[in-house]
Amino acid sequence: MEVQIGESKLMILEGDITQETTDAIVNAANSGLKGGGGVDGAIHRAGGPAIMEACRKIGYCPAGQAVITTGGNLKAKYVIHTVGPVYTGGGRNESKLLKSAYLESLKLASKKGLKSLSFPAISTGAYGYPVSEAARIALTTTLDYLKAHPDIESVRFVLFGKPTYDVFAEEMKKLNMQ
Ligand code: AR6
Repeated sequence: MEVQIGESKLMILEGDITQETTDAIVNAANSGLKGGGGVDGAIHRAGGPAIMEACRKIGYCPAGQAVITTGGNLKAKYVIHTVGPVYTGGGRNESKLLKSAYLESLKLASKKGLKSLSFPAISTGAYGYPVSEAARIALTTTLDYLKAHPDIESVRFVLFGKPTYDVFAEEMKKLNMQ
C-alpha cells in the first residue's frame, strides 16, 4: 500500500528489512547498541561485523535518539540505529519516545543527504508496544515529516509478517491516507 505526499512516497509492505535497497535501513536497537534478537539480530547477521564495530565505537544511544553506521554487507549503504521505548503500560512517556525515535531517524537521514529509508515496526517486538498505537505514531510522524521535508523521496515500512502488516494497513486507512 502506497501514498503520495507531495513529491515523496510512503509505503507499507510485508517483508524482511535486511533485503531492502533503500539508502538506509533503520534498526530497532537497544541503548547499549550491543545487538540482540529480532530485527537487530537479523541486521547484524546480514550486514556482518563492520556494523558492530561501528556500534562499539559509538557506544550508547538513549531511547528516542538515533545514530548512523555503515551498512556493512547490506544492500543499504547505512544503518540508522534508533532505540524505541520499552512499553510498560503507557505512563512512562512511551508515545513521546516512540515518536522521537522515528523523528530523529528521519532527521538523521536528511542530515546525511539520504533519499530513501526503510523502517521496521520499532518497539513492537521484544519491547512490547501495542502494534496499532505504534503504527499510528509511526505513520503520522512520518507523514508530517515528509510534508515538510521533500528531500526524503521514499519511506518504506517493512513489516515482518501479515498480522503486523494488516494493523499498519488498518491504521493507514483510518488516517485517510489511502
Ligand atoms: N525485518 C523486518 N522486521 C523484523 C525483522 C526483519 N528481518 N525481524 C523482526 N522484525 P524487535 P523492539 C520485526 O523485537 O521491540 C532486540 O533484541 C518484529 O516482528 O526486533 O524495538 C534489540 O536488541 C517486530 O514487529 O524490536 C532490543 O534489545 C519489529 O521488528 C530489542 O529487541 C520490532 O521487534 C528492541 O525491541
